[in-house]
Amino acid sequence: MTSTLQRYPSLSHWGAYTAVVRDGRLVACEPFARDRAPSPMIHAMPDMVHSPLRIARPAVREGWLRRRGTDAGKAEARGADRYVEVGWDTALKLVHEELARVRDAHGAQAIFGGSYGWSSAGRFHNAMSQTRRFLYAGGGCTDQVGNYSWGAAQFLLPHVIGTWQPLTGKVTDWNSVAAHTRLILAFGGMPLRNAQVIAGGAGDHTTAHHLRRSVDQGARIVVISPTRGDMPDGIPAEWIPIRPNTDAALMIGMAYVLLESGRHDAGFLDRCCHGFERYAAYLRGETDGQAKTAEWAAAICGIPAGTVRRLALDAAGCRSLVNCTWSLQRAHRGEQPYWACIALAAMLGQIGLPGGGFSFGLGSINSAGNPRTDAPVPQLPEGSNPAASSIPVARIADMLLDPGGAYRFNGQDCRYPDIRLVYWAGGNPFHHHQDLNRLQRAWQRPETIVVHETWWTPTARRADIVLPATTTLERNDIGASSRDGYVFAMHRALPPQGLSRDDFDIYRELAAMGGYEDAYAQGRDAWGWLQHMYAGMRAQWAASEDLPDTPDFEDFWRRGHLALPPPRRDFVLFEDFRKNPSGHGLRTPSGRIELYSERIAGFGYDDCPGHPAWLPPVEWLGSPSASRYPLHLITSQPERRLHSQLDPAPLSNAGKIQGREPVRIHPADAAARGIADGTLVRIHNDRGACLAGAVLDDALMPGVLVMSTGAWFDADAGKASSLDADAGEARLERHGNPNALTLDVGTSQLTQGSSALSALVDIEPWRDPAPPMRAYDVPLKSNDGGEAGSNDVPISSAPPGK
Ligand SMILES: Nc1nc2c(c(=O)[nH]1)N[C@H]1C(S)=C(S)[C@@H](COP(=O)(O)OP(=O)(O)OC[C@H]3O[C@@H](n4cnc5c(=O)[nH]c(N)nc54)[C@H](O)[C@@H]3O)O[C@H]1N2
Ligand SMILES: Nc1nc2c(c(=O)[nH]1)N[C@H]1C(S)=C(S)[C@@H](COP(=O)(O)OP(=O)(O)OC[C@H]3O[C@@H](n4cnc5c(=O)[nH]c(N)nc54)[C@H](O)[C@@H]3O)O[C@H]1N2
Ligand SMILES: [Mo]
Repeated sequence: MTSTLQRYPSLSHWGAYTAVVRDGRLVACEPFARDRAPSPMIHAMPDMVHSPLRIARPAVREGWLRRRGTDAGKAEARGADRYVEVGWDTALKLVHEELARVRDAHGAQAIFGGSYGWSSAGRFHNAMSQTRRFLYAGGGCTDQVGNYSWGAAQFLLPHVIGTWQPLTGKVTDWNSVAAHTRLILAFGGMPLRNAQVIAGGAGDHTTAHHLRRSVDQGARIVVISPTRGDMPDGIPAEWIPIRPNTDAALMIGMAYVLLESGRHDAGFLDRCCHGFERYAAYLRGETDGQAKTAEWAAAICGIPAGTVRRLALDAAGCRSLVNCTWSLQRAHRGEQPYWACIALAAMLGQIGLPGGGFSFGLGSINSAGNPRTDAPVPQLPEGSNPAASSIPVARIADMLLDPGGAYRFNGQDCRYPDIRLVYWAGGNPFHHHQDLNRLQRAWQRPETIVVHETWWTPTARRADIVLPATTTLERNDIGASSRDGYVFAMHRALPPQGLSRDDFDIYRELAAMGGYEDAYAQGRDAWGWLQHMYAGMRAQWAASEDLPDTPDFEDFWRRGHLALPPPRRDFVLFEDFRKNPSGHGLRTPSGRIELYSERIAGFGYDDCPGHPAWLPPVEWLGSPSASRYPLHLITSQPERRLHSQLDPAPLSNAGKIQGREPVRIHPADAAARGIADGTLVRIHNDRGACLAGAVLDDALMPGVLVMSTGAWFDADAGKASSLDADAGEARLERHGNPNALTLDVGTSQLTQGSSALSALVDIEPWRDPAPPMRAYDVPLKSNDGGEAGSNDVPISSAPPGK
């Protein structure tokens, strides 16, 4: 008997690859030939695609079936319940009836449908976009705005520089940096582990190459970060440890040094900036009696005053670039380091010069600063939301806990909608949100929760109706990122596993039941959409002189990818503006870079004044609560997976200690607590507790713990009614998910971003036997000895009598 190998081009957020299939099974993933640094994550795909954790059939939560939305508090809590498998007809009927019931009784804004999350690569089968199209076509929903990645900066930067485009990776490119930059001040470092991924997928991993090239051409790198490990091995760099969340104070102190020594660029500040005098008054202490001297900064940041002065003067003495990783603003008062960074770069006067000025996200993701010819990629239109209702993405638990509650956001006074139904496809809120014990309480409030998932993730096992979704390998798609040099054909390599369906097909059938299939699908099937989206891109490329001729769709599909030509010139952020500030004015009220913003000041927020300022976060090593919880927990992106995706695969689990996520701790902090390398520990604060495996690491500032996000959340839920009463601490998270501990408050009233990186904790040895980790158990009733599909729960489609 012979079995033949088939090969199909495919794409993931962690890179392009060829899927190798034998006898209907994915047996290997070979990296795309032109990728100079492929991520090992692609090799996790075969285990994931054929994982026993795949959701095989539609499933309904037993407690929800019994009660159909009423009296949910008396049922098992979401997260503690079992599921019964049902047929697709039954499942879709239930979803359809719930959507219709909630829309009729409570209005479209009572459906929460932002569906935040990275879902998978592929422009058409993007679950979040499809969810929006579907819910918008059906009458709308409450949406989410912003993201967890750079949410604080997204709503700050338009006030300061008139755009948030630099956050999407469009910053002074690496060609310009390599040729011109002599000093890179790398706040947060350049952690290459993060450059493995790019939203939308990449044909080439370029960051390591560009970094090496920059160093070879003479750039000196200074890493300002709580961990030295934020610079890749083999790249020479000076490490300046900084107390977490104090970067704004350092930047402000450096700004004072420039001012005091007359090394600020008065000409640039005058021509291109607005409000410098007001900021200078703050620096001198005219507004608050405190001059922001190097000594002042030193006391906050834990960096010697001499170093603060040297950094400022070194940056003024050569072509310098100040880069911040996105992590700096994912913290309480995270607006301030970003604004202070722009102000520092403005005083250095190099914004708009090759290799100079400021930059965000170099090292946060593969795409940032990638030299690329501007070219549109295929797009799926999401439509517009008739319900015109939205919340800032990271305020989900506040919303669920406080319907009707007032909050402020970016100059508006808002109220939270009263959510009855949550609909999620392509995200994992029980990965991405902070203070997950609090989210677990909030999550009990809605009457119904519908989730499309591929695997039994922590969010799937907290839904009422779970619909199984295919992976990218089970459908055709087109993949591309607006920062990568390729457009990829993604070929269906496998049949749908189990009874899974494409999100698009699920929505199309539901839309048909609701009488709005035409509005949703617009008469096209998936293949028709791919051709349509490709044709749209082709027409745009044809209109541009910089872009090559494109093959027709069939030809593109056969070839497997398109490559963009290299850019004709280097991209320098704000080059045109610098040359001609009036002719190329910014979209700020003054048309200039705003170092003082009358608009922000006019909002009157005490947590975000009109100029960059040092505003201590609620939790940091200098705050009063540090006497109880003396360690700052940093939660970074994981090296061996994408967020929670791929966590069950061997690659991710090989990095764990006794099956728990590692926590890095300074040897002095470990010794003081009797913690030995490789042993289990319990990390805790008032919000919760989790297990982890200790890794002693002296390349870490004392007082700091570092943990990766993404180990599947594994905490008991119990009865819904008991959740409210319980302190989070009672619930031990057993797998090492640090969001059991993080802080769930908005960064400020201006941006309401995620404050994930501001959390104080303590840590102790775990001496008891390790409790079993259950996040990879499948929560089906059949696993208790019952029989899948034939259960004793009556499935009536009568609307609940609420
Ligand atoms: N403490 C702390 N928390 C953080 C962060 C931090 O730094 N610290 N970082 C934050 C950041 S920046 C982000 S972006 C978020 C990420 O948070 P998420 O984007 O929510 O995390 P993912 O694990 O990528 O979740 C995507 C989910 O989509 C599912 N999926 C994939 N493809 C499909 C599909 O085709 N259809 C359907 N229906 N589902 C699919 C996957 O199985 C997975 O469960 O986390 C945030 N959380
Ligand atoms: N492998 C992998 N790569 C990823 C992802 C993933 O899940 N896996 N997720 C992607 C996503 S969605 C995003 S948004 C980006 C996020 O990109 P970032 O937000 O830049 O990534 P982080 O890992 O959170 O933080 C980067 C570094 O900042 C340092 N840091 C933390 N707090 C502070 C501080 O207060 N001051 C200073 N100076 N430094 C600090 C930490 O030591 C950390 O290593 O990563 C992307 N890349
Ligand atoms: Mo992100």
